[in-house]
Amino acid sequence: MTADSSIAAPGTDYAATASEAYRAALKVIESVEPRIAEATRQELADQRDSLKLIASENYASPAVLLTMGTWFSDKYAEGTIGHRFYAACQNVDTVEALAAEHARELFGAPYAYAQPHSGIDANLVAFWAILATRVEAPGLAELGAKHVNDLSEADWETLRAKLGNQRLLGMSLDTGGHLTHGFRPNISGKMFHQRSYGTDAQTGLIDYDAVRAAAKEFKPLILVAGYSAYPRRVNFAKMREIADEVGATLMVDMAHFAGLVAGKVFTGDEDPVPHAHVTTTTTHKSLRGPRGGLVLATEEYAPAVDKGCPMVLGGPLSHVMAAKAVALAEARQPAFRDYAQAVADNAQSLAEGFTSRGARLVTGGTDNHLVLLDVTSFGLTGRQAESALLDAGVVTNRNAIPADPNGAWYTSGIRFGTPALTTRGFGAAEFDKVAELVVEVLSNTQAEGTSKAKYATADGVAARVHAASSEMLAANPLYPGLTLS
Ligand code: DSN
Repeated sequence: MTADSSIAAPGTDYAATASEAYRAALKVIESVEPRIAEATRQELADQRDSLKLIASENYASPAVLLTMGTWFSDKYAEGTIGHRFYAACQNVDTVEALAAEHARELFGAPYAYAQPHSGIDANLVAFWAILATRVEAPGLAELGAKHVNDLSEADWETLRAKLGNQRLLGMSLDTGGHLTHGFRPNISGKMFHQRSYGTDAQTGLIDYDAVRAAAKEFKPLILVAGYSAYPRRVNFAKMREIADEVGATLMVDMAHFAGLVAGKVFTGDEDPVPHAHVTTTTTHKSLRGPRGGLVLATEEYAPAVDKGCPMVLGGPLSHVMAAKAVALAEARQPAFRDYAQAVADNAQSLAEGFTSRGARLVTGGTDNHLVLLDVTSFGLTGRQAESALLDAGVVTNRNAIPADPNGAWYTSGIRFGTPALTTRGFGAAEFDKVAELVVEVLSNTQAEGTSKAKYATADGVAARVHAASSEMLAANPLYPGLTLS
């Protein structure tokens, strides 16, 4: 099998070898629980025949997927490279060191930590590394102690109270921030006293003067930048300036756009890594790896991040760290830069496809990998639009828009992303067609009564759109040449 990072057009041998591997694996699974083998086959069939436009999803290469199915899954390895709480971790050390090395090289980071199991875990590691560095370490020094276990119960209570009384400033949820950036339903909101910065009500863009004013007033320990539904680029140099002015640590969550950073679409002030003290990401979105997380850090924060397990995390998923190493190796190949640029170009095309057909986009367009469509102009909630699109084989997710009148459950927006279909080989023309099909569904769908969930789409529209999208999908197959029977 050749390591072809352009999984949309792998060589014939690659497809044939991957087919053989999956057929063998499914046969083994089938012998124990045939329903799981069947669900696995069906998932591939469903993914092959739907327009996957969820901005946080992608298709990992067979090399990445196959790497996850090994006996590394069976090994405990709490601790860090060369310093484990279990014996016989020599091969896990190799895997984790390689994942970290690829991450450091790819992102130009002094330090990388490959253990987080997900984005929330990566953010928790980052938060606690910052708290350990900025609150616990000086607290211990003040009390003349080296280790938390050396403190009296009373002193530990004083330090614990300090750890639990810190401030965090992040982007508001309705303007594109993420739940893990200090919001109450998530543990981050229970840990920190949180405030949000939003976007300008007219332009929808981040107003850096407003962020600065909020930071000066609130004086956070941590300034969080990064988003999951903001369709624009961020100037991380400015964010760092603001953090420095108020003595905050800049943490950037680049989960959504890590692929654009890796592919050098975001450079200079738009590359978070040289500006942030700590950068977190997931590995499965635009980065196109296995499901998981990653933390990058400066030398100052590296020692605390390195204690992520067991401070915050359970035993590392060694099989997933191995797959991270493979995916990061793929992302270091020149073809990944072409892929990342295509993701951004395709988002432009999708946005223009919408605006040229009269649809309203939050911020008027995009300059990253995602587009946020305001569906109120179609007289629909996000929930109704999401369901009507799904009936037509178009997989998206509803999302709040700034000052959303329908709240976070029903919402008024649909978020679209280009990473997955770009992996399949979709280009500008296909994304313009996607916009046409989406507008066709939404303009032929009506809300039923006053319900925020019920809707009706004109007869025949869903079937027509599904047929048109199936044609495009057949011309750009997922895992071309991969056959399971
Ligand atoms: N679930 C991811 C997203 O869709 O943005 C992040 O939580």
